[in-house]
Amino acid sequence: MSRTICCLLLMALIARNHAVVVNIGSKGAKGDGKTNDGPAIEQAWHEACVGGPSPSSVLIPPGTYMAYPPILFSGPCKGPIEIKATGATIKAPPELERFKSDAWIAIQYIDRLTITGGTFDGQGHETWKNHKCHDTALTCQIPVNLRLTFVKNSLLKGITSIDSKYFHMIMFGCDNNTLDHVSIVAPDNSVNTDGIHVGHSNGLNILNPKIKTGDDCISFGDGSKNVYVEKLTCGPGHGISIGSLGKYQNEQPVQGIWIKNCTITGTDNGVRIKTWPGSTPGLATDIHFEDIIMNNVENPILIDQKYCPHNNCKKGVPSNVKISNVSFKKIRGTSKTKVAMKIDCSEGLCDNIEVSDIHLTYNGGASISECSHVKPKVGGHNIPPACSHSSHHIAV
Ligand SMILES: *[C@@H]1O[C@H](CO)[C@@H](O)[C@H](O)[C@H]1NC(C)=O
Ligand SMILES: *[C@@H]1O[C@H](CO)[C@@H](O)[C@H](O)[C@H]1NC(C)=O
Ligand SMILES: CC(=O)N[C@H]1CO[C@H](CO)[C@@H](O)[C@@H]1O
Repeated sequence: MSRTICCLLLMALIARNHAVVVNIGSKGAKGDGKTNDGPAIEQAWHEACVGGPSPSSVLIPPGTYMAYPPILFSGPCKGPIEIKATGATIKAPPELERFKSDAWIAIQYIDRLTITGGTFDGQGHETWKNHKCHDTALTCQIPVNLRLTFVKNSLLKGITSIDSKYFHMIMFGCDNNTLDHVSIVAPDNSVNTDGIHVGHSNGLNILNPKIKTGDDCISFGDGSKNVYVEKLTCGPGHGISIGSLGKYQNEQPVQGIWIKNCTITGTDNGVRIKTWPGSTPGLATDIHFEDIIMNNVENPILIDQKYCPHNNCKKGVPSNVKISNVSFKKIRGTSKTKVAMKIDCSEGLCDNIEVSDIHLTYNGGASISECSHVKPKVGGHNIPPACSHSSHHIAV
């Protein structure tokens, strides 16, 4: 008798410390590409999440799964957790009417999450045709493919996001995470399909991403801190963008952004910092772009303190966002616009801007660089020469 109890106890202990692996097939997922497998995926998540202190995992075997929104991966979980989705394609329904929230897959309040592989297909074609969600829209109910909020110490590797209805990925309120070998694919005429948008997050490595999309490859909203982007290939798309900043009250600084060893091809912009005229006060500082190849890029290097899409701003009023400690180094290749570098600051707001070893040629003649209200520190040899022209279209 005591022996039986001992055995049962031992078994219970083993079960508690044994890694839980939950295959979504065991929860009824069909993987026929039509049946809504969302509930099976969520059930598997829930079981793995409460599994115990040992690392648990959700297994999504190779196949094609339809998953209606919202798919919620919510913590806190009992221990580290992994979603293994290598070879699996998960599809969102194309119809926007099925979405009641602004995310298709919402990942939140998790510590030590790993996601390995998986293709997340937003099927956004119809949405891009019928809906627009401009910067002028106050709220936008079009769902992002993957929204990570309050996720920390986590790793997403080898995941693919395609044809999102809106932004592909948003990281908000996150801390100490890595995205490795993330691929993002949408046509260049898709609408508002930013690749990765970061906001209010600290400590993020984005390594080896490949992004082809219709909007910014990577964009940084206020409160982005300590972000390293390495070996990005970007294009088509709108390049890498800090901002726009200064649109809302109480924006947090953008501080500590390193963009290194990237290749940008055929995009509307290369690397830029954009702030609104007549804006609320703000700060963008310690931002470094280095070792970047530009292939036929419009506006390869741009600081724009008069950012005003759709004419929705107080034109002719200075921006209020300070830009300091910014460097552009070793940026080479071809510019699609004659102006290869433009640093257009509001008076007294740009401080310690550094430019060195720029080599950007223009195929219709010599490239030029335009500056306003800025005296950059210049190093190395630069084509075009730094600030060869001054730009004062609007006196601000
Ligand atoms: C950041 O996350 C990694 C991976 O989970 C972990 O090894 C590391 O200890 C974390 N760093 C901090 C400062 O928490
Ligand atoms: C810019 O860099 C200088 C010198 O490293 C430093 O003293 C200053 O605090 C930095 N400015 C901001 C706003 O971080
Ligand atoms: C664009 C760029 O600088 N690419 C380089 C990134 O780093 C690898 C390896 O270190 C080089 O081979 C690339 O040329």
